Amino acid sequence: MQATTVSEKTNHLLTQLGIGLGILLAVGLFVVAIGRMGLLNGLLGREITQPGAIHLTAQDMRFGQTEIHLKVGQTVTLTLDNKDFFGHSFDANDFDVHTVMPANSQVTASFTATRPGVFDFYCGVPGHQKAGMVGKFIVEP
Ligand SMILES: [Cu+2]
Repeated sequence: MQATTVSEKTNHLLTQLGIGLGILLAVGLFVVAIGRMGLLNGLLGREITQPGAIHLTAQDMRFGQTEIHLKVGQTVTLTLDNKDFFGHSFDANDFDVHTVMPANSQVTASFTATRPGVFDFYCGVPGHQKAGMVGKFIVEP
């Protein structure tokens, strides 16, 4: 008597195929889940999803956000969106960022938060900081 029949061999093959597909599916779901969590961003490059993209408006002598939370090592690209009909600037001395924000336009600025702490940003146009154009980066370890 033969050890295996054709039918048994076919069943065996189908079982292996099923397990193989199952593993592929599991790996696929795992990769998707990790991608959703943003863990692949560092590996795949920031151009794809831009995890550090922040939109900051300036309007009516105010910044749209006064507290921006970052992680140490995070590279941030700020889209500075000046909705006022006069100029502003975005200044963060600790990160050496000084960017002119022309009236009714968007500009970008980029920096990396290299250490934890609380760091002020402000508008450097005379009088604007005192008028309330200030905010803080809170960089967490
Ligand atoms: Cu200003």
